[in-house]
Amino acid sequence: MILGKFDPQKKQRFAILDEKGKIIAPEYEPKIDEKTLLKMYRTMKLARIADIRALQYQRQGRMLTFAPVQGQEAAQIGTMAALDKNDWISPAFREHAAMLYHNVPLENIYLYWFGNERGSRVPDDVNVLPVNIPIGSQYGHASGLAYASKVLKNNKQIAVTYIGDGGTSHGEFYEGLNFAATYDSPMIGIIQNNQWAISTPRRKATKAETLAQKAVAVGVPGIQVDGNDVLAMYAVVKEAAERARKGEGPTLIEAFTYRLGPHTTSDDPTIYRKNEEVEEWKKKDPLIRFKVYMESKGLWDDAKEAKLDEELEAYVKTTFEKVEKEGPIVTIDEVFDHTFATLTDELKEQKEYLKQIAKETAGK
Ligand SMILES: Cc1ncc(C[n+]2csc(CCOP(=O)(O)OP(=O)(O)O)c2C)c(N)n1
Ligand SMILES: [Mg+2]
Repeated sequence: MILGKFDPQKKQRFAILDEKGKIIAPEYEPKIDEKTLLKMYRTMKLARIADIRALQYQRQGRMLTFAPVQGQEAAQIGTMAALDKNDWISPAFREHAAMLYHNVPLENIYLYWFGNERGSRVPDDVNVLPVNIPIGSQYGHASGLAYASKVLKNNKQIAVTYIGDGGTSHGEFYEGLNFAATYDSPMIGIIQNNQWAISTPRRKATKAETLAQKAVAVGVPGIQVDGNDVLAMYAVVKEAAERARKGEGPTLIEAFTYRLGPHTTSDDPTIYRKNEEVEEWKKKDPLIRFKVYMESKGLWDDAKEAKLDEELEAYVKTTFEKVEKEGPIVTIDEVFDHTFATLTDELKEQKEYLKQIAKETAGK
């Protein structure tokens, strides 16, 4: 048992690996089979490479906006590896690593950030909601999915949702979590505390000692975890998932991590944060720590790393070139098609308005 042993109100952060990747809490080391460990490492690398390349494509003027995930891969992969294929993700906007692990094709992710609505149309057997920009509302969606699972599936399908540190000050975060708590719905809330909400530092956004302690207000277990430790994230989520499937309700997990890149490609973080801070966090890079662990298990070495890098680089390049060929928005209809089964009057009006403008400006 991990939950309950680490007091969320006292900054008792749970970790299994130290900052160099060495096991410091062997009693909690999860038993993960080789195949899963390799998938976890591979997906972390794919997310990292896809991220670095997306930033470069954007700087070359070949991509629209992009919100990099660099630094937060363990918080996301550790979560998803501990869940089942049929569980749901209700993401915010920085969850590419989680989405990739949960079988969203990279092509969809790139299409979305390229401004092509088709990116949000994932394969039918992939239980991932579209990217959610309005902060906090993804918690409401997740608690709805979790409630449906309780009613229809006896809690067997979990809904996991993510939010940033800044997002936990939004009303919908509490509302979603409280709704799930009162109905004991199978939901897991992950707070990715990456220390910044664009240029607002974590300490200015809330007086709360930890973000995990926000669980106390709604009466569910909460825990702060080293979010750059993929094993710790996995172990805690496994336990939260067991509770959820037994009908014991949601868990709130604060992943203590860091956004190594800019907020989005429109942001310049050098204006508001010190380079030394970034350099300190680079030393705690989740990929390096996991690699050390994989090597200690005899599952990884530099030759395998070089081969994987080459394979993933080629895959990322081919995928991007395909997306680039398809281009941004295809039709105005597609912007609206996947919002509601029946469009609201307001959306109908907006759609007609946009079509009118398109007609008027055609050929100009
Ligand atoms: C309701 C709402 N208000 C404001 C914004 C603009 N906005 C986009 S991201 C962001 C900061 C989010 O910070 P955090 O929750 O810490 O997540 P992070 O970006 O660090 O992953 C803001 C204010 C928004 N998308 N939605
Ligand atoms: Mg943040």
